[in-house]
Amino acid sequence: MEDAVTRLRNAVINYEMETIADLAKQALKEGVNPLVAIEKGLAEGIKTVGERFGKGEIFLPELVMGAEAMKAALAVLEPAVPAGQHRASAGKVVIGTVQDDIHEIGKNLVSTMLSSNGFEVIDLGVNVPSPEFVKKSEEHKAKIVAMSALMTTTMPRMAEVIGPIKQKKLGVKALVGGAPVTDTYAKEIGAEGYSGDASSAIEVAKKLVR
Ligand code: B12
Repeated sequence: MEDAVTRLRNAVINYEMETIADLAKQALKEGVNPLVAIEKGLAEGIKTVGERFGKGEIFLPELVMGAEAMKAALAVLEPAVPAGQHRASAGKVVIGTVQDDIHEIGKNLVSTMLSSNGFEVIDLGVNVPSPEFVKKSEEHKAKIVAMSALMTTTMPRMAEVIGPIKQKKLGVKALVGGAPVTDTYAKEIGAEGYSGDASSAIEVAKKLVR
């Protein structure tokens, strides 16, 4: 029999929007760690969907259905993610998906993980104009500005935020991520932090505020 994590992965791959929430509830009942269910189940499933879309094997409607299935399961699993060991407030983080980019699933995951690990998160949503990141970081006296970019075409937007932040000497550190972003790219644009997934993003964020 398939285990709960595999069932979740396959449910995203097969766009089971109607039944996936029940599978997620079942997984929790079976005692599966919600973070494992998200990262090894849902995220692996949507990765496969993305690869098929990239190869032209499936089209936008399927991509949307895969994402909807993932979101339905996340609605069940995210609230169950255990809060980490944390101080009262680890610091303020302004987070969002960069301008011209509407991908929100990864950003939301990082946002949830940061909140559940004691950070005070100001989530600006998706398609956030670059000056807005700067303005909000300054306004909230954030320690970190966290940016997500899912497309090679929108990655350069992150540099548009980092430039003015350094120029204004706001002392806000930039944490960047998203599928096409690499450690090398992060260094190139002067970001202080990079992480390829939501759980290690927390470790990096903690180091940045230390
Ligand atoms: C789901 C999805 C969509 C959904 C998004 C739904 C939603 N509400 O978010 C929909 C269907 C709307 C969509 C639309 C489009 N998409 Co799309 N999409 C994807 C897909 C399959 C998965 C993305 C995802 O959610 N992954 C799951 C999450 C959990 O992973 P993640 O985002 O990578 O996040 C993790 C890490 O990267 C990291 N992370 C993420 N953000 C951050 C931030 C920080 C600070 C840190 C530290 C870490 C971090 O932690 C996360 C958790 O581990 C990807 C394929 C892929 N390989 O990424 C394509 C993909 C990104 N999309 C693509 C494209 C082309 C599009 C469209 C242009 C399609 C179209 N023709 O309209 C539009 C874009 C519209 C726009 N202006 O933004 C391309 C981009 C190609 C490129 N140029 O680089 C991809 C790569 C697919 C492909 N192979 O071609 N998409």
